[in-house]
Amino acid sequence: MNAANPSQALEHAFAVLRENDRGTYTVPTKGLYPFQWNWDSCLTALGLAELDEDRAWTEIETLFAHQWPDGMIPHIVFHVPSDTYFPGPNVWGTNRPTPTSGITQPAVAGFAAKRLFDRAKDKAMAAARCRALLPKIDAWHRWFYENRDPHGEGLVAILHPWEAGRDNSVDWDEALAQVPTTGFAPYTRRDTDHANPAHRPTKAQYDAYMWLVEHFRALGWDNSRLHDASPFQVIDPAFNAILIRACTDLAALADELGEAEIAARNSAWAQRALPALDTLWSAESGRYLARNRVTDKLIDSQSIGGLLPVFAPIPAARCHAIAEHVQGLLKVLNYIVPSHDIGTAGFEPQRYWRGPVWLVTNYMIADGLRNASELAVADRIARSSLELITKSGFAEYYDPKTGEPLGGGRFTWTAAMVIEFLR
Ligand code: 9YW
Repeated sequence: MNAANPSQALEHAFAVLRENDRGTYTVPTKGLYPFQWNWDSCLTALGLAELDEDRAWTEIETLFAHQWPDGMIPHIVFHVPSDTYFPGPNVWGTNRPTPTSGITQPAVAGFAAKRLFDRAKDKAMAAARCRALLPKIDAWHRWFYENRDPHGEGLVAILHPWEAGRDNSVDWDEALAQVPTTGFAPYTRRDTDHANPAHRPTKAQYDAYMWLVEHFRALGWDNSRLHDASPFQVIDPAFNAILIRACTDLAALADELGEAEIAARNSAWAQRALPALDTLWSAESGRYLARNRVTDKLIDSQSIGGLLPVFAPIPAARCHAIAEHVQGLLKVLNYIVPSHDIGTAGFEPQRYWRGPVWLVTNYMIADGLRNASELAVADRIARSSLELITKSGFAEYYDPKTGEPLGGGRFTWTAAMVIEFLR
């Protein structure tokens, strides 16, 4: 689907959202992802609000209706059965009333709730919906710091690449190599029925993904045990920065709604985390680096995970360095921001999170740069994003050199981000 001008693009984006709407939640795209995904829904709510504010709140509320008793918001909610996706509910075996996966995803809900509230035309409704959501989001943030930062260093670890939302990023290669790839049940992937296998993670990566799922399932999905028992514990700067932004936004929202305790707690988490995040800055790379908590070593990988922290309230000098870096990428690429830097180890222009451009990460980087008054680069990212959908439609991700559409088509969060970029 091409979109030749902004009003056509907007209409196309709304059509994609309507098509993937299942009443109280959206699916990322039909076939490939037939359930509700955590961070997809929260970011999609921003686009839905342009159509219907009530429906936008419902999107987030549906996700939070499936919060675990310990506070975790799962990465997938399997509302209805479907055999087009693997691994399905039986593989996860989490024993939830409505089946869910057993891991989480980037904590964008606090950011999304604040943005919806700030823009709401119906403020009374927004305040009521937020008051009900605040304690649930707060409980999720607490869950992160209690379960994923057991030694109180201010940074949380992901225990599975799927948690980062950037499944096969080069950032995880080294740590994933420590995960066994034998001793689990034979399985058949379904993603490669819907998308070109050359654009998806490899078999070796899926083997490690499945080993981790079976390992955690054998531990009864008991989050008080999983962190220390996991051979994969990675501190992703992007994941932490999103959580810091969410804590900061939730604190402001709670303050506005008179919820002083939630405000104080979330503000304290963000204040403790910011200096810890800064220890991941690499002057040489001009970005933040992930750290392998098992080996306590920084991971030398030139990925978008090191640029995304601009989404959090990091120092202005860091924002400026990131802005310059992103600007510089235009000398070697037609479209920004690639999920991995071209010309560095691991870059593959068409393989998922190892090079392609994704509109959601573009949106978060542009938002952070805008907050830091780096307006020219923020505008340039928005332009690149709109050029991509104009050329190639609402794809899951795009080749940063050619702009070719990759992965799934008619993609919900891509559409939602287009609505955001056109505001
Ligand atoms: C999978 C739904 C999800 C996103 C992730 C993305 C991909 C699904 O699709 O993961 O099965 O690997 O990596 O960020 O939430 O759009």
